[in-house]
Amino acid sequence: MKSQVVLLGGFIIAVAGCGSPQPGLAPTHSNAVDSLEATAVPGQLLVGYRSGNVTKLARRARILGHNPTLEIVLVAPNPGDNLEKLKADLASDPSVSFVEENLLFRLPRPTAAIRQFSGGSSRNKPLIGLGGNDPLLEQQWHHPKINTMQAWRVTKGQGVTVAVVDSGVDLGHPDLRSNLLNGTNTLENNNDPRDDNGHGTHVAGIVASIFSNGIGGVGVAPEVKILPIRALGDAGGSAQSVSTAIQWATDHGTAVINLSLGTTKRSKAIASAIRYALAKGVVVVAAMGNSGDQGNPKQYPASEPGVIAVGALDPQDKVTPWSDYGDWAAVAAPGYGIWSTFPTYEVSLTRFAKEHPDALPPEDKIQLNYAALSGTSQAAPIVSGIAALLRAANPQMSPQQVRDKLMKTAKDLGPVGFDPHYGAGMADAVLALQ
Ligand SMILES: [Ca+2]
Repeated sequence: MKSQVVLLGGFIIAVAGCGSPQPGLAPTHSNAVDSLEATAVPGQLLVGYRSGNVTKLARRARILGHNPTLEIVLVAPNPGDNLEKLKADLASDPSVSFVEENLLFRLPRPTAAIRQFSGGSSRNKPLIGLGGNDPLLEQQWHHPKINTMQAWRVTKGQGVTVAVVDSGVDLGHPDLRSNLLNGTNTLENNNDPRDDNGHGTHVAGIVASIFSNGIGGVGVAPEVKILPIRALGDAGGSAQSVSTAIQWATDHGTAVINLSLGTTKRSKAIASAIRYALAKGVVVVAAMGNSGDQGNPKQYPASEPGVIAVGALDPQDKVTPWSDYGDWAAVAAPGYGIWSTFPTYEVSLTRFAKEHPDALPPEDKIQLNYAALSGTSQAAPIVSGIAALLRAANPQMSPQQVRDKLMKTAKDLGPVGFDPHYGAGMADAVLALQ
């Protein structure tokens, strides 16, 4: 997440904007680097509002979008009115539960200011014993670390859905296609979650790339179904698109929601959507953020209560220097040079990699079809995959029980016991299932 991510999205009506730079997806750690200060979509407010009163609200502001389930309305001032005045006016209305700016999220974009990773070597450990014929498997060093293969003796995730709230997914990718459900697009307000960035396709593959199909690598839970939701685009997204995506996923049968995104300012709309998901039994996993070496500003939604916040480890089981830390860290997982699916067509990140071959850190490789990326964005979906295996084996487990189980069975790393960098330690698929 240090990178930036972000979003805005659409409610039922319209919208999607993005504007300036800032918060965003938590992708590849190498991308981050602009200001970490959260910004908002200019001229918009998100209003927590009791549903019956929207008509009344429509007389005071322009309604750009309305999420009746979350009781949140996106508004702009009427022509000639002032945003600050509208905000103050709404804040004093007893039927308004909150008024906030519509936080902007941006996807990470590689920049020339990429830092070299100072950790150990990135030699991947060969994967032994999985029995698959997927050629990238032996580069996927994270599988033996989290004991994916032993966990598969119990389940590969069949019957469980994982929502990837991100930049969308390459819907035609041969290593994902048959695991994709019909998703949605809360950014542009349509039902087409095609990925124009690459981040979401990478995250989806970490969870659910197809096992033993002779191509690529394999996901942690290769028999789950992915619900692809585009809430952030190449140009960004917002608190509105992300909160709506979380609500939509919850109402479409997902068991786990992966949020490899974040911002340094809290959004009550996103917090409300997460509470809604948790209350309906949906497990919410979020990236801790990639700004641990840039002042470690508190990141949201990773630090929202009930969320399983995930930090990133290198191949030596050391937390990466850029992984964010804090008491809300639940577990850590591999997040360095992680191979996964990437769009089969050109996106901005593939273009960038072609034009600036020296700008990426050596462990990151961006090409058509597959890429190796680093970030807490990559660590989070590993844990989402384990959570999905857990839910496949124990459908009745509550989000809190899943979080507790992952923490209790994690391999302790760093200082003995819980600590803010590693959380409870490295998540372990086979121990979690015992
Ligand atoms: Ca495969």
